[in-house]
Amino acid sequence: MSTHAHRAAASDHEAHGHHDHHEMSFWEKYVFPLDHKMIGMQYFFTGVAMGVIGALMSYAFRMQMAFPGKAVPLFGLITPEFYNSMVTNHGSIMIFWFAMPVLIAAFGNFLIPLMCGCDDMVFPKINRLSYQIFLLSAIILLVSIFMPGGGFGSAWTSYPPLSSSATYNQTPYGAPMWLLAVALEFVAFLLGGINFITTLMNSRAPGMKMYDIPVVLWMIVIASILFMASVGPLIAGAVMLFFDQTMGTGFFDPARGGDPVLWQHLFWFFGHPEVYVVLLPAMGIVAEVLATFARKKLFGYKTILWTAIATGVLSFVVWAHHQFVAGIDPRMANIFTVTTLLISVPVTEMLFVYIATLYGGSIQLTTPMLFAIAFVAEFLIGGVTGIYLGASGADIYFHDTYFVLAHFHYTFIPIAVIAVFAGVYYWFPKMFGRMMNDFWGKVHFWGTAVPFNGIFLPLFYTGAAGDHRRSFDLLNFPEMNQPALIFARQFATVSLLVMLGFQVIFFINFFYSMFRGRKAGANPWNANTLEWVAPSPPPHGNFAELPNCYRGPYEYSVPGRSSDFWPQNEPAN
Ligand code: HEM
Ligand SMILES: [Cu+2]
Repeated sequence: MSTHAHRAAASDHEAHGHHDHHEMSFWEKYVFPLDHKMIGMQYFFTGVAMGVIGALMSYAFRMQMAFPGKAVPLFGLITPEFYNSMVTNHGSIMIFWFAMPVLIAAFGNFLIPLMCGCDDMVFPKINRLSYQIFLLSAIILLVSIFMPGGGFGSAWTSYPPLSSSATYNQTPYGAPMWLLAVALEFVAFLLGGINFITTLMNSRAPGMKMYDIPVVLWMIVIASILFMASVGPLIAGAVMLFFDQTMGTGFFDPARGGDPVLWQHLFWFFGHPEVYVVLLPAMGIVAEVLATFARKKLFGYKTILWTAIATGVLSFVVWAHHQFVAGIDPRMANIFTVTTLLISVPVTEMLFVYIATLYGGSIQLTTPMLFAIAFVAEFLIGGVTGIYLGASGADIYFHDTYFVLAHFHYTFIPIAVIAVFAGVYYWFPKMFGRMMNDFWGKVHFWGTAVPFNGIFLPLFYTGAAGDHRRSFDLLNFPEMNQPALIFARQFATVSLLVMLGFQVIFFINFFYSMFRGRKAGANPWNANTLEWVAPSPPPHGNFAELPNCYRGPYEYSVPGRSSDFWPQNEPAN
């Protein structure tokens, strides 16, 4: 990909103002695109569609939890097998087919070239292949749910021996297809990561030094490196598990001489860094939004960067906190307790630094800003409850209860829902050249950020009272069949219905604004970073003239300047 050729093509395009030999067919433009923005959109729309499917699944099994044995509108009576399959595929979809594609692949593809001021990714064809493999993996997963025996139901962690043999899990097609889909999804993200890293390292605008790179790009790239470094052992493990399922080997099945705990190590050696793979891009999105709407220099840029790297490194030595009750050596549990408590220090530090950015700013409470602030507030609850679970003594009691479930949803919903909304409302004008409606954005905000607490706060309580995860009908256990617990479960489910209902407003606002929203100029938020230099939406090749970079991304309200922002591409005068 020659930058020079594209620079010429882009300016030619501007000068003549009409399409000639560059006109692309529908197929080239939308179905097999090489343009990073279009590939980002493909990832975005596929990821969001999968997110909607995952959300519908949560509706099905939450109804079963609150009103066991009653027919669920749209789904009918929920059988135990179907319940297990819904829970498993919900978790898998939300992490692998919703959070990762949207946070890393959609935002990464769309933002990296634009924000570092170049015309495209370094390897556009690898980029296209990445999406195609991703799409294939999503299709395989969805088809697996309808195969004889039903979709895989042994939880997103896929622990053997249950997962290793159809004799145990009763899903002869669901289990291997799930595994194949996950493995392909990993391949897609390995390919994407290559592009993200090389583009950020090689294609930055002239003058953009390491510390001039916007935080969100750093975060996406650090996340890609974390992913690439942690997933290898699990891919090997997935192949072994696939052999166990389909060819009768016994790597993980004790009945065939294997070791089930080995899988747990391979899974969590990846699984824990994975939570930072999604956390870091979300933290990056929130940083951009906070700085822009506090009209203030991001506090502690280098601190954020280095704490993110420290968190990434530490995330490789905490994995066994998921295995405190798996029969690991108790001395190991102590070590992993210490490392787990250690990792909460940099994460907390980042949140405090974000709050410091707000302090003394001229805060504009736009819709993206509301979501960004809500991220900081609500993620804090998730992080704090992780500390209880990180202490092995407490976790032996809490493990596999709804307390754990509430913990990780308090981390994960702020990440995958609230921060994603902050990013969508913020970059929508760049993506489509129009503004989303701010009033309906705010209605959607309150209808999301408040009911979310209504779902998961009660589950801390039911979990602490003993409600076990992955159980089809808790009323089968007399101690769990109590009015207070039943009420809490129903309260959670009703809150979910409310939260889902408010998402309709988002989708209407989104699609209406795409075509009818107020036209956005190149830089509607008066922001500094380079994507706002390009027209909205940016044409193929992004910039009429590739920008130079003269300063860091967060020079807001600089004393002595008449305007309160200072774009990165504006020469000093
Ligand atoms: C401050 C930091 C955090 C600490 C100390 C922490 C600690 C823990 C511990 C010890 C568990 C295992 C509990 C058990 O199974 O008994 C756990 C579960 C979990 N955490 Fe966290 N966590 C933290 C942050 C996060 C973040 C940022 C995410 C997500 C994006 C996350 C996602 C999860 C998930 C998905 C599980 C459950 C996995 C499963 O069993 O299916 N955690 N956490
Ligand atoms: Cu973990």
